[in-house]
Amino acid sequence: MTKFQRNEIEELLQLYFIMGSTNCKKDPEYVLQQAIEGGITLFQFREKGPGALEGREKARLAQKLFRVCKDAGIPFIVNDDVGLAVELDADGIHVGQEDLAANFVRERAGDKILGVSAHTIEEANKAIRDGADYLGLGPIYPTISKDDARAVSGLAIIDNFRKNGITIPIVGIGGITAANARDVIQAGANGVSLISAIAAADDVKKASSELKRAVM
Ligand code: TZP
Ligand code: MG
Repeated sequence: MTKFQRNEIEELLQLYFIMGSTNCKKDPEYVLQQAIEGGITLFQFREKGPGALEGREKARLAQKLFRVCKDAGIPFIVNDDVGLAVELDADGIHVGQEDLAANFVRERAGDKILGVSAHTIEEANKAIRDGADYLGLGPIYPTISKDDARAVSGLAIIDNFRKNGITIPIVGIGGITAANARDVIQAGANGVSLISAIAAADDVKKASSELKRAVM
C-alpha cells in the first residue's frame, strides 16, 4: 500500500492530467504550469507515441515536470517506466495490462501510489491483490490519444465494476471533456483522467478550470 490515505487518493484522482511532450502544442513545462493553475489535482508523465523522447532526454523532461509539480504540491506519477519512477523518487507509477506485472511493480515501487489499468473484473481483482491503489478504466469514450486503445467501454464499465464489488478508487479515461466529465463521476468514478482536453487546448488554464468545475 501507498503512504497516501484512501480518501487522499480519491481526492487526487478528481482531475488527473496525463501528458508527454507529444501531446502538447506549447512547451510542456508551460502547459503543466497552466494546467496546475486551472486546478488539476494529479499529474502523470506519459512520454509515448511518434516522436516521443527517449533515454536521457526523456529523463530530463521528467525531472523538469517533476519540479513543477513539487513546487505546486501536485503528486507526480510516471507511466510504465518503473526505473524512471524509482530514479526520480516519483510519487507513483501507473501500469497497463501490457506492462510489467503489477505485483512486481508494487515490490519495486515500495510505498509509491500504484495505478493499474483494468478492463475486466478479473483484471481488477488481480490488480487489487497485487497492491493497486486505484484503477484506470476505459476508454470510456473514443480517443485519439492512444493508438493501441481497446474498444470503447462506455460508462457501463464503471457501473459494472461497482456492482461487482470493486470498491477501490476508480478514475475514468478516454475522450473525457468538460461536457461529459460529470457523467463519469455520476457513473461511480472518483475522478477523470485525460490528455487532449487539456494538453491540446488553445487556452490550457481555461480548459483545466472548466474541467475542474465539471467534476467538483
Ligand atoms: N488509455 C486509455 S484511453 C487513453 C489512455 C492513455 C488516452 C486518453 O487521452 P484523451 O485525449 O483524454 O482521450
Ligand atoms: Mg502502459
